[in-house]
Amino acid sequence: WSFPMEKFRGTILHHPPSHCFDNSVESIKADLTEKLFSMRAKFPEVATLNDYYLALSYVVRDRVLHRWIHSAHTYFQQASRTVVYLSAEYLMGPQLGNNILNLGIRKQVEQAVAEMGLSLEDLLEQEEEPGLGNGGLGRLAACYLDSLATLQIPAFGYGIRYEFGIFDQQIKDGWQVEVTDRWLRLGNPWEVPHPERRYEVRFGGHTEAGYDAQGRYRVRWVPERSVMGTPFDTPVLGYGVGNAIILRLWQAEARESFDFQAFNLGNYYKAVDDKVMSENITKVLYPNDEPEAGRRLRLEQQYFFVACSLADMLRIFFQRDTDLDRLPDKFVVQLNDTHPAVAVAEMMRLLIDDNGLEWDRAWKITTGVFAYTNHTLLPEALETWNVDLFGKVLPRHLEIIYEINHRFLMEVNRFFPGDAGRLSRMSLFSEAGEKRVRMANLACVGSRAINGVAALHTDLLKQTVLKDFHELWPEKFSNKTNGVTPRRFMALANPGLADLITQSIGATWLRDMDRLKGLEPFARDNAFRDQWAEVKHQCKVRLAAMIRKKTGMAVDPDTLFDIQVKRIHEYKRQHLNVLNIITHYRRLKQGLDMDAPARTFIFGGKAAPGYVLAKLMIRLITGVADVVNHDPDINGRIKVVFYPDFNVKNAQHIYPAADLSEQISTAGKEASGTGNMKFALNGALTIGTLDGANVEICQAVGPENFFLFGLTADQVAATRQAGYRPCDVYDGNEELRAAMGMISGGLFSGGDPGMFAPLIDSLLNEDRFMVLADYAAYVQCQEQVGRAFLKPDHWHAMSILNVARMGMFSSDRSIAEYCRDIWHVEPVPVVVPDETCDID
Ligand code: B1H
Repeated sequence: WSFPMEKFRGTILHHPPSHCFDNSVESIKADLTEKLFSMRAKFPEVATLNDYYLALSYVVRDRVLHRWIHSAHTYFQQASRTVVYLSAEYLMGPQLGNNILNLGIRKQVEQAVAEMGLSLEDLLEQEEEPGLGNGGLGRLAACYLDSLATLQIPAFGYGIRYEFGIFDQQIKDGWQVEVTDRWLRLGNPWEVPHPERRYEVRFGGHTEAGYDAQGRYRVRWVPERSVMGTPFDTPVLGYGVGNAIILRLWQAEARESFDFQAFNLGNYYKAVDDKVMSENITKVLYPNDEPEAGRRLRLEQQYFFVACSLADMLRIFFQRDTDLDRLPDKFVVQLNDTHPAVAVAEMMRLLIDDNGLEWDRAWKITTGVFAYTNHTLLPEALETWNVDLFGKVLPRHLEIIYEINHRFLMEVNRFFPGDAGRLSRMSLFSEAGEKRVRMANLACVGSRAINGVAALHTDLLKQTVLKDFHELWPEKFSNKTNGVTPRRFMALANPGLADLITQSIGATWLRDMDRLKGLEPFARDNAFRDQWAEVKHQCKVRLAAMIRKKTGMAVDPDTLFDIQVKRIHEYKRQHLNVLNIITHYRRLKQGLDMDAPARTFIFGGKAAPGYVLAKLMIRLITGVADVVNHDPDINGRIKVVFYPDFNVKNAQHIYPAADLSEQISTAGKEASGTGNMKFALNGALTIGTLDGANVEICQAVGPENFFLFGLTADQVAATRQAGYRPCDVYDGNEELRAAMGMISGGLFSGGDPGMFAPLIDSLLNEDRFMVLADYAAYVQCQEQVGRAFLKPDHWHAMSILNVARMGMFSSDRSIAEYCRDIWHVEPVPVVVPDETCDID
């Protein structure tokens, strides 16, 4: 066989190759054996489970790429308006199961691998997830790609291909230990590298000003060094449609593999050094909540991926257009927080320096393209850069930002003449102490739309952090409450529940979550409630088995599974949860609360490596677990588990098994939360404060189906204003004193009274997050939960109503709102020929 080249020479292929994929069981089996041979060089007798995982992934990948090629071709031909999503993080989770689901070939694949003596579940377990994000923000970006594809929106996700993602967490002697995550070790079958499409990114140096031949003022950036960015593409399938979109992640590489000049001078090691330095840029993901660390590389990462992404966007634009004034008609660029905010300055540089546009014209284009999503109100999380550092890494961009600021402050002064305080608050530079660039202000000034991620968060943004910007440009602001994809977090994570729902209301709900409303009448149906309870029970059995495997601990699936999984942070208040556990423990020891249901308290989440108090909180949880789990008086009425290495893959087993979801952040601190949605969509009831999206969840499911407690955001602010003294609360509450006394007395630290002193001191002296203020209300609310759990019929009815009323928290709803209000994009259906596809 030889490739019939003459057939193609001189002809243009007007359509991508259309390959008829036969998705029959026989054909999948044949393809799998073929991939084992062609991609792994193995025959079945010697193939490992991982070889089979990879081979199956390649079988699936062919079918995925087929959809992507047709999608790309359609978007190209129609010159469709396109969304560009810029995010420093994407927490994609394992890909194989999701792609099988979205291709609609689950049953065939299951049967094919079974006939080959394998189990699909085992193969899925093989996949190492790319942990290219910290938590909610990165997972939100992944859910949004899923919904963009499903809603048939032409889109690119751009980001960074970190060689090391978020660290793997191990627990040793009760402490968190960080282990490097080597997600690429066994190969990544999902990405396609495109080394032919790389861009040069420049850094450092200085600028030179002068006049060009036409007498126009021009600035030339003379950089000191540069690196290359190579894209790696991962296709993301829509569900129930032919559309696919691309996640394009940039990897830094040295410009040349040898710097010949240095080589000739005998300075070979300098050349190798430079290569290593360049490649460091995409080496590692920075954990958030870190106190200031090696920040320069982080700024370089941000600029690196922004520069590559905008260059790529312009390349695509110029394929079909020449007039840059039309750029805002063809593209909208969404900034996922301020991490890519330097894009505003880079776009100005591209337009002015590289394309010769005048300032005003360039500014009109720039501010027509960008939109900005804010994800946090915590002042310490608002990004700023030291001006000297910024100028060293990006001298030209600093100049541009000064110019943007100058013109912007003139405008502010026109609206609010002589208001010096306002000018200094809105300036792109903070001058108190060392001079710093304020990235949130840059993002606001450069964007035509600004949004928060939950109703309360957006309101607070307008009243606090971005108050001045809201007063200047109220029309730019809107709320876009977060959502999560029901494909991964329901259909994939909880097939039992998904099947039960489909049996009762039909299959369309997975693409149209408002249909879940149809479940409401089933809340009163005894037979259905029993089935519902049985599904939950099975999920708990499965999680119990995983806990056993990971920690060696036996937990009882008949107990109440009370779960808090999320990053460990003071504002998320895992220690409030612990204080309740200790209180409950003490009561049981005193023979009180004996009628409360047995509970298994499950925690999971990573602490930033440099966040001492967060790591101490993990140690406190494991310390309490050690004492309580082994106390014969307790006899299993309380178990405490710390589930190590919480990530997307584990999460898919954890959310479905929860009876109770802990969403107990200090009101006004959690921008939205998305775990709250994942739990409730899997039938957990929530105990929570009126914070972030909890407010909207409580309203949607009804307060009678939600365990609400604690101060509101207004009350938190007022209490603080009134001179909150945590020690007064402490003095006035005997049980609280006892619980804290048990901690500081060394009961949970092997007799060492000093270990938790920093935690106790911070609660008694400052209590920034009002743990003590909410303690009594929380404990009381937990008692209510216990009583409710003892009435299973009512509990399961509430659980069903939660799911029935959670439809609005699908990321499809969020993305539809972005499309309508901010992006102004329309769906572009993709027809994939010759595909035997049916969605089950
Ligand atoms: C959220 C972040 C974040 N807000 C800095 N901010 C980072 C900040 O690496 N860094 O420097 C990384 C992430 N992440 C979260 O976003 C909010 O806390 C959640 O409430 C919200 O649900 C999520 C998605 O909007």
